[in-house]
Amino acid sequence: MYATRHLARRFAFSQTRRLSHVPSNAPALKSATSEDLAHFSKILPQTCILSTLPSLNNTPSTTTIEELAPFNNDWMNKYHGKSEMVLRPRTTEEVAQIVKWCNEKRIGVVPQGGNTGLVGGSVPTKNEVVINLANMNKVRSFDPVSGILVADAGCILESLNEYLAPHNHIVPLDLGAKGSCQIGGNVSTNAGGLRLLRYGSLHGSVLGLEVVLPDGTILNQLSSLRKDNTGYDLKQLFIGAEGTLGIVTGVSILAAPAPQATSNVILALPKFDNVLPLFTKVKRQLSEILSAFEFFDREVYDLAVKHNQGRALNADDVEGAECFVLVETSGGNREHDEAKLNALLENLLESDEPLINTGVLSQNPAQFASLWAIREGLTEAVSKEGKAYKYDISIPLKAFKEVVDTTREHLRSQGLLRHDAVKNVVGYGHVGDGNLHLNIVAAAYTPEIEAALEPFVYELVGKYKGSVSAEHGIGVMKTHALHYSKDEVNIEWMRRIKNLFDPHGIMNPGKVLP
Ligand code: FAD
Ligand code: 2HG
Ligand code: ZN
Repeated sequence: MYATRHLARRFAFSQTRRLSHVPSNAPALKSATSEDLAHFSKILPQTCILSTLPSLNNTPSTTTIEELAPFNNDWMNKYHGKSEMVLRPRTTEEVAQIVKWCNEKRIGVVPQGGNTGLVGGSVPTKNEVVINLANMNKVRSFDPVSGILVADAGCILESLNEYLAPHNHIVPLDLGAKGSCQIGGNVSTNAGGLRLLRYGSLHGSVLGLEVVLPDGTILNQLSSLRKDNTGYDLKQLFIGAEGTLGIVTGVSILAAPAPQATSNVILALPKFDNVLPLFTKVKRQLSEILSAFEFFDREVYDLAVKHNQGRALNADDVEGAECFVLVETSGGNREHDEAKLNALLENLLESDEPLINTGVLSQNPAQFASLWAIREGLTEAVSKEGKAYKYDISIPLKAFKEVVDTTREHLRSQGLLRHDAVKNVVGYGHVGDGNLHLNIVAAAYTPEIEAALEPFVYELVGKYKGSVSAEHGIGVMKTHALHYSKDEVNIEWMRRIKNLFDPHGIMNPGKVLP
């Protein structure tokens, strides 16, 4: 029992070298017309087409602008497109035919998955055609011996996990948006999520992809091989390409064996400075059973409580806490894993200068889920509080707090830290991956706040030689900030690759590249 020292054994509810610039010979893109609509009606049934355009014989459409709104506006309601047409193909061949036509007609297309992206990549910037993958939602095959899963790109992450559960496997990726995001979207953003520490990045676990290229060619790389060293690994280019090089229609991924025993604990820390020594200690003591080490500061925890994300911890357990860490273990033997976790907690509490004030350990699956709900609910809590400016950055762990505090002070010095402008400056993220989510919660998105934040935040990241996008991508939000993390040579070669695959620039225009 840890009750002796605050830790509740119970669950407490309570560059340099310049390359000549490759000129893009892409002419201006065109908008889809009624003629295009008539063509798409030959490829897809009407149930798979949403368009406000009139038909060729001028019959007005019955589709309203409101019906297109969920496809034109992003999850944060920050980025707004004006597409007049959403196509929802059911097969790879249908995607290929649509894309081929768009390429010939020079019509811009936006590949769209669950539209949970946080950088404006999944919605049009103008009136491009949205190609939404939701109707491609079938598992193609699963081999329980190798663990290799092959699925349509539109399969929802959570549904894939439900499919795998009876086979004792899981997708090696988990994130708060799992109920809506699609595996094709995950691959296209190279999503990181809550257990990257354990399962590594999708660059490792994705074994193959099927991609419709901008000219309509189907690139079949849907390999089910663990090892394949036959030249250039083209699939890697599409992982994290954010739909700028082609449309991912199928994914082959190495599922992980479902852990036989899992546990989690939220630790309350008196000061941020303890996070790093705690991480070192936790890694050493839990070693192979450590599966997540997630950080959130007090201010964002309070927002989670305010907006009912998960059940609040007891007042005693949060008193004096400057920040929190959620530690998860996943292993194969409950007795062994619990013994390890208990030894760690005892050690943490018995030291002369404890790194933690207290901790709340889950005792059953419902409590386990409830502790995770606090962490997973932070994004939702922030969006319920106001309009979030999200900076998803890689910086040295020791700088997490400094970056949050410096940004807050900067906004204060600009007179913007007030109820009707910036309400909160909070930090949370994946300590194990060096990834901080700096969120500035405002009453509204305004040019004044944006001007105060940018390039200020990016310069701060540059100072630490960090990355302006650890996991959410560049989208439309950060094209102008790419150079803080990539030098000119890198950007130029990215541009060359883009031009090679997509010489007419139809694929997700305005995204990723400046
Ligand atoms: P979308 O948002 O639809 O698209 C994202 C990008 O991928 C766009 O550029 C789009 O054009 C492209 N794209 C989508 N599908 C395809 C396709 N089939 N082929 C080609 N391009 C495609 N992200 C993380 O990395 N880690 C997290 O922990 C995390 N947590 C989140 C929690 C919440 C509550 C929310 C709202 C978002 C979170 N995200 C997180 C961001 C987002 O969920 C991920 O980026 C996710 O991978 C996007 O998947 P999606 O299917 O919604 O893609
Ligand atoms: C997370 O880690 C997601 O919860 C979302 O990546 C981060 O809300 C954010 O800024
Ligand atoms: Zn994250």
